[in-house]
Amino acid sequence: PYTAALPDTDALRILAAKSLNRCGAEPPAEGDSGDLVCRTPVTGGTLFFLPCAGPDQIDSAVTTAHATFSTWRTTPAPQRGRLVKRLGELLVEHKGDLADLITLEAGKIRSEALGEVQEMIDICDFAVGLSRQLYGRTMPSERPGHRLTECWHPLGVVGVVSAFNFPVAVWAWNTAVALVCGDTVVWKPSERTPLTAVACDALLARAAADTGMPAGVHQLVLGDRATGERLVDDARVALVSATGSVRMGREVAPRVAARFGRCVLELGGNNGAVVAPSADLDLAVRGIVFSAAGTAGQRCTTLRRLIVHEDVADQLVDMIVHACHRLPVGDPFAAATLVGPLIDAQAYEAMTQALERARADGGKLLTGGEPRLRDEAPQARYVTPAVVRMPTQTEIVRAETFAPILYVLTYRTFEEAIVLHNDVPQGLSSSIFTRDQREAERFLAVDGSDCGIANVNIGTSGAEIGGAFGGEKATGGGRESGSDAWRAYMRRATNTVNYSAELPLAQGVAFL
Ligand code: UN1
Repeated sequence: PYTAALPDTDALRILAAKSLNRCGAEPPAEGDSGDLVCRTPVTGGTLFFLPCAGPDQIDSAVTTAHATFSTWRTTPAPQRGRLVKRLGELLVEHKGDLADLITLEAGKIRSEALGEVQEMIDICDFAVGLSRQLYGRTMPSERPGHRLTECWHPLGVVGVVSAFNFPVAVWAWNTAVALVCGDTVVWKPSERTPLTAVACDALLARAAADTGMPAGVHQLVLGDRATGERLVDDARVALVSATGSVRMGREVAPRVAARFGRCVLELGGNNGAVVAPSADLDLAVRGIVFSAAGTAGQRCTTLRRLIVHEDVADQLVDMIVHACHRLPVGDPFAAATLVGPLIDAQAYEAMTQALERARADGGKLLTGGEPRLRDEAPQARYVTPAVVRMPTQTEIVRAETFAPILYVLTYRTFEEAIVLHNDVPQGLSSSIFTRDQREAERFLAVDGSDCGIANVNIGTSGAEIGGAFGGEKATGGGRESGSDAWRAYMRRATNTVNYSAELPLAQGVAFL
């Protein structure tokens, strides 16, 4: 199988500096010190050291965002949209630079890195339109001479905590929408992807300067877990929108709730696809392999469980194993590569351990799991995507391992498939491959998939920005991006106006 040779770390450092420069950001110097070690998963080598924001800097970022909110909220929404429109233009202009930084820091292959920037551009378009459509409702009042309406007001400071795997798209979903909603943003990116964050922050600052909007609407705080905790605990942060593991969400949610703040949580997924006997297997294989092995299995929406009818299981599994086995693994900058590196050695460890546990549970490894490019880049972690046939849905299958492992389970009756599908703690994305309309509709119905995203004849990953993105159960319940997800970023005020000379009370209550 194909393996692309790797570039060297020095060349990548130069590329990072150039991309940052073009985005208007000052690249860190090679000799700079700092607690944040900026590594590239492409070689595993260190690019730069960056300083972590200390408590004072975090505090001052929130202070600035909070102060800017008082004027930003009264800036008319369509004018706020101008800032986001300009950001979208700059993203188009710097699409290649940002894609380079994404590949450098997250290890995404070129087309996925470009796709991630496209996702940012798309959400900017969406948010600009939204800036003229923050609709409230008018309800019929039960009282004569009264008008009952609701309107949506800006909420405050939004703390965005993002993950390495979508280092900038998820920030853009939150930030583009929050800004048109009249909120200001403090962003704590993943400590593994600070450079993409620095570039985006610089582009947004330029968009603000170009449109004459206040620079204080966006603040970047680089750091680790402690930085995130400070942000989460700051009572001036009205909404915490956090993407990460279920474990992280379990810590964030009660802390924010304790101060009556609001949360949008986008946590782990353990996404399944049901493949029925009537499925178009060629199409299914393409959807399955992209969802399972794309982004080296490091999307929240990655397909991790295949629930296939026993009549087609052997045939389908053969096709998948054949396709996975031939996937080009290697340098994500190389045009032919489809599977880049895992983010770090820890991710590789987690994958190896999961495969061991699966084997101990009676699982049979059909392909994958072998390390690649170890001699060329001992610090990087390349691996071939694994497919494991499991006798039952054991604990390891029910857990999210953030790596390319596809567990295969079989079913006999459709009811059995639905039960298996839903019998995991997480509830983000799901798919069914079938040509049977009854099955397809049932999968989407109230007693079908219990996930926030349910698809027919496409894989679990690769959602468009126009829909609301998020999931149920341990995935956290939050919704981001399109549809009416914007409502989480605003506060609703219900207004009753009496334009009569009488004072009738609601529910017919008599008083005075
Ligand atoms: C994530 O993995 O955190 O649906 C987000 C998708 C992408 C977003 C994934 N549009 O796969």
